[in-house]
Amino acid sequence: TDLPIRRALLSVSDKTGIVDLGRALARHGVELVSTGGTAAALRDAGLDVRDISDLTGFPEMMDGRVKTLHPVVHGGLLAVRDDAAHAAAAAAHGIGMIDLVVVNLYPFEATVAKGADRDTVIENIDIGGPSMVRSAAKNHAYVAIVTDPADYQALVDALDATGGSTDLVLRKRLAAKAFAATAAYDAAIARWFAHVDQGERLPQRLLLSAEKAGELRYGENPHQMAALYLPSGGGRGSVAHARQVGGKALSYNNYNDADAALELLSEFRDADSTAVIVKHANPCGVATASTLLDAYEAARACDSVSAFGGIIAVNRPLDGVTAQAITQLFAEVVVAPDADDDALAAFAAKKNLRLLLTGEIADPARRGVQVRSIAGGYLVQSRDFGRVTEGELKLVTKRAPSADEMRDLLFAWTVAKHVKSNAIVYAKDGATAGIGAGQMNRLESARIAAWKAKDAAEKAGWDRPRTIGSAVASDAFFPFADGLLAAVEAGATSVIQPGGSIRDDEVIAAADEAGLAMVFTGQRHFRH
Ligand code: 93A
Repeated sequence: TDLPIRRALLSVSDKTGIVDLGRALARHGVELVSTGGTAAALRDAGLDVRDISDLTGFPEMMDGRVKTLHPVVHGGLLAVRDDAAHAAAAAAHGIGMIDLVVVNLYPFEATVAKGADRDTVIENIDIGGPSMVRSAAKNHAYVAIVTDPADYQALVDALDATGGSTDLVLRKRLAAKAFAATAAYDAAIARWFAHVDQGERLPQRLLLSAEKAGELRYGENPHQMAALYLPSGGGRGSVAHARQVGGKALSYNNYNDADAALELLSEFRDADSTAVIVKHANPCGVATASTLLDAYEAARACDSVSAFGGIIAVNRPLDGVTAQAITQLFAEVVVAPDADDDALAAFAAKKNLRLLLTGEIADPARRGVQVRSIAGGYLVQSRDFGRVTEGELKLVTKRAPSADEMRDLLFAWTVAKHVKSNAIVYAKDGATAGIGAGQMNRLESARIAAWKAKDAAEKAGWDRPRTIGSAVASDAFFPFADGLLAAVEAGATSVIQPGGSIRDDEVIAAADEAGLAMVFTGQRHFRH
């Protein structure tokens, strides 16, 4: 299956490494044929190159749209070498065989990412390149196809080892990669059309393509395989694209939890200093204060037991004192937009602590889709970018919230959006006082949150739990008055919830009875 390479067609947009490869091919006596820009690059380096127009007998024309789309090229790629009829056709039409194709495509996604105008984006849809890639890959029994500069060295090694040949194992591997590359390329084009021309609707066909960015040690559990995949282009300000400083590689659960922490934190990216602590994708403490250290201490005090081994995210560049305080606790990962030298020094001493620097935190209101799999299918939805402002709230009780209560209501509501349903969040003075997450009924979430607040008060030596005089948020309406009454029992004085239950009247009456101030958001934030 070893086949000598006599003629190679090189046509690359990304010219990285192409001169070195050209030299290696020339060393093995390979004839080089190239399109305009690639030929120029090779010639500049002193290599002997034949222009594709010389081969086809046509100029590269129509702004380069038609360069390699010619039977002389595709016949030379697709001919079955040991088929007599193919050989006869090739001979009759003066088609010489091409044994190697080195192609990478017009940078479609990079052009989109740059925000180029529509005409420029369209011009960057490569047609001739993918055609050659597909012809060569289909005929990998005879032709080698290289689509990634990272594979140049493997090719050169193969040539050097055999005196100028490739073997079928290598050609098969390269062909598989080539079809994956053209599939991803077309998927990106289709996604762009769906996005640009169909606006906000979800696409008719789900086209996902992402590269494996790295294997993870295991999945949620040690017997599960896992890897991180990244789509090309975009994703700045996210955990997936963050720069890691120190410590061992992130685990699957680390990524998931750090993402949950940053998504919640992003809601506070323009607020005062804010700290979020997450365990098992639920926040166990969130606080906003005038300094990062105060915010962190207040977030931790909400549930210091759960905070152990948690993920911490902060919305300001991490400073030395806050970093010092964080190192006192066992934390798995810390996420921050940036960190100063003192903070880096404090963390350097902690071997197992991972710091993720995200740069500017992504906009919480950005559009996007979320995909999750169920057995036999996928569920797709737009991101939950819903937010309410004070002006959009509907007062439903006799008493209106005070300014302090209003601030805590909005804070609690924002946190509740990021707590798994059923979610109940008590907040006081810009910090969570108790969080009830993931229960199968709302009453239990309200009770658990209150019970945790009591526990926190005992641990911290406060004379009473911070749920006394707190604001309480519920991610969905109270179907009965009982959940609300549990919050009253815990000491809440104001309530924020979507409203919309058929028993709203009952719930509002109970709130009035207890002297609460309650507002409806008209928007629900289930999260599962
Ligand atoms: O415009 S094309 O779709 N038409 C073609 O016939 C064609 N042949 C190669 N684009 C075509 N290419 C692409 O040109 C290659 O895929 C490669 O990305 C690029 C290399 O052009 P140059 O060598 O002039 O820099």
